[in-house]
Amino acid sequence: MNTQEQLKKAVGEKAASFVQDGMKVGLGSGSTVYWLVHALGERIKEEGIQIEGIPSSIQTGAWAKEFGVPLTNFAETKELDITIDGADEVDPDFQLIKGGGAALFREKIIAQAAEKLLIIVDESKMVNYLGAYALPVEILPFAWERTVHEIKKLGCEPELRMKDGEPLVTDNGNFIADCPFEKIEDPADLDRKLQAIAGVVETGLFINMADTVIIGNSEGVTVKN
Ligand code: ABF
Repeated sequence: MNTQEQLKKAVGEKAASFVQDGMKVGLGSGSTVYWLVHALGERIKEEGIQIEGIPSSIQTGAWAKEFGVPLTNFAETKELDITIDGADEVDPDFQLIKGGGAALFREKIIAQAAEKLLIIVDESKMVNYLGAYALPVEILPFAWERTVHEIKKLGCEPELRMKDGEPLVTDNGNFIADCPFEKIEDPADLDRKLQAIAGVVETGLFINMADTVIIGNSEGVTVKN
C-alpha cells in the first residue's frame, strides 16, 4: 500500500471511531470512504456494534455488502445520526466542493439527513478559497446545452463530463457540468445563483453543512471542529 493509501486508511479508521452502536450512518463516496466502510465492517465483526448505513452511490452500497455493513433506505429511515463523506476541496469555513465522483446529489441528500456531517480528506484538499477544482454541477439531460449556457454567464467555461465518448450519466440519470470558477469568493452566493437555473438539479457546493473535518497528513490524523 502506498503512502497516500495508508493516509486514507488512517483517516477512514479514525472516522469509523465516531460511529456508535445503534447509529444510522450516511456513507459517502470515494476512495477515502472505501476505507471507512472497511473499518466499519471490522468494528461490526470485532465489537458487535449494530449500525445501519445508507450509501450515496451504487459503488458504496457494493462495498457495504462486501464488508458486511447492513444497509437501510429512506423509506425506512428519514433521519441519520451521522454522515461521513470525502470532499474535493474544503475551505477554512468548512465550505466544500464535492462531486468529483459524480455522486453529489445523493451525497447532499445523506448530508442533509444527518445530525452531523463528518468530512474525511487528506491535506491536499484543504484550500484558502474554493474553485481551483472545477465545481461539479448535476444538470438535467433535457436542454443541457441551455443550462450550460446559463451557468457560463456566472463566470466560467463549463465542460460536460464525458465517459467513453458519451456524456457521463449519474446514478440519477443526469449529466455533470464541471465548472472551473478558479476562485469562488462567495460560495453561498454562487450556490444560490446556480440553484436558480431551471436545468440545475444540484450543485457540488456544500454550504454550512460540515461539522467536523478529519485531515490526514504525513504526521498523522487531525480532527478539526
Ligand atoms: C466523494 O468522493 C466526492 O464528493 C468527492 O468527489 C470524492 C472524494 O474522493 P476521494 O476520497 O477518492 O478523494 O465524496
